[in-house]
Amino acid sequence: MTIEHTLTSEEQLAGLSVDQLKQLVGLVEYDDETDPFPVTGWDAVVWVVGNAAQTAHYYQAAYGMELVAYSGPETGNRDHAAYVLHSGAVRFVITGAVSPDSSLVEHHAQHGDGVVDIALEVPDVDRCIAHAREVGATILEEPHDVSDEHGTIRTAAIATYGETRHTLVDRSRYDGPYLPGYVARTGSYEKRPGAPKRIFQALDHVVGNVELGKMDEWVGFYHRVMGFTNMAEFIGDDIATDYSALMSKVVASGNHRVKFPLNEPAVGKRRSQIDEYLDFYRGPGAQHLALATNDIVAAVDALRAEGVEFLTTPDSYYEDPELRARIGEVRVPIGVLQERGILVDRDEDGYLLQIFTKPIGDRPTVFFELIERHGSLGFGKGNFKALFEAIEREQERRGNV
Ligand code: TYF
Ligand code: FE
Repeated sequence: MTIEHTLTSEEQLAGLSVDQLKQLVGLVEYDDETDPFPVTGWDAVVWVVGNAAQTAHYYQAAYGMELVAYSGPETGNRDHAAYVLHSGAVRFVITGAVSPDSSLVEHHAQHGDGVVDIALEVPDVDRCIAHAREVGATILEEPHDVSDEHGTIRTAAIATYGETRHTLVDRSRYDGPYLPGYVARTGSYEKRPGAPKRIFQALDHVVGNVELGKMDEWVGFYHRVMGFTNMAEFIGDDIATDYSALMSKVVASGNHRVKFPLNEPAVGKRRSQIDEYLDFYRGPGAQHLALATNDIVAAVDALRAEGVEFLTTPDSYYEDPELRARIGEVRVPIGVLQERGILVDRDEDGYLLQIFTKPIGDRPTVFFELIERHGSLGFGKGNFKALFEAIEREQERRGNV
């Protein structure tokens, strides 16, 4: 049986339609009866940072996100502060230690600012956990209910690469602002006149960096535990040794709502950007989050105006006749993309526009991608060379080569 796509509660709140999501992130039909671990979509990306109050401000001011909920000492949480922000269907939870005894202190000392939890909304937490247990996954939290005056959440958590986890959340009996323990809270930040209503609308993919030789193990984990399947795009040996210094495969949930590229370092001509990440994050972790936008040009302009820095693309990229012939016509003149350093890739299904920020914190670890899809279900394979050269230029500037 092929199911209709179900929207997550956050997608419903954002007023997104299935058709809009298909366009933004590329969904496919699939047979859910054979799915041992049905996933509705993304629930939240939970960050640990050194200063949640200021980071929450940054995501409002620079990324145009909206504050919707809060937990902290004022709400009875003496351990840490947590700010829930959203943009379209994307939910970030920014957490930082309040108590010097919080476990977040040690986490932050080890990893710096980063993603601790890629939470997924599922229709049946118990079914997922029963399957995960059967195939040997590490269950970090057994299925249990948490309730408040807004209803009941059923939740559990499993371990993935490094100290990263996947919390599973069933929200079907809950209508509060986020989770029990959180109160609704809005920000005092006012958007500048002319700023887009939302810079991005959905989460497209989250990339994980794992250790040398471990990529296939983690691909196997997502197959076995979560019933994910491989997508066509991969970076193999051939590309790796020439310039990328990484290998990569992509796994996706049945409906392609959730996509996880997984990278491992490759032994190439130089020190891999993945090794740089693994050293500075002290182990495996989330490398980049791709934010889907329906107007990447406006998004880049808005982010630039707030001081967000992007990787640069040399003019030769846009002047390459082979590339120009391959990408054909896109929705804006090439000069508009060139001015901003936006990359283009085309495949048999359509094209995509993408751009990458520099690492967002002090450590050269996590960064963002903005992606505008027009039919293409890929990840920008045609841009890998230009992209990895840009990343390596930055790596050199940091002295980590
Ligand atoms: O997600 C992807 O596969 C693309 C390409 O270190 C990419 O965004 C892959 C690895 C990487 C940076 C970008
Ligand atoms: Fe990506």
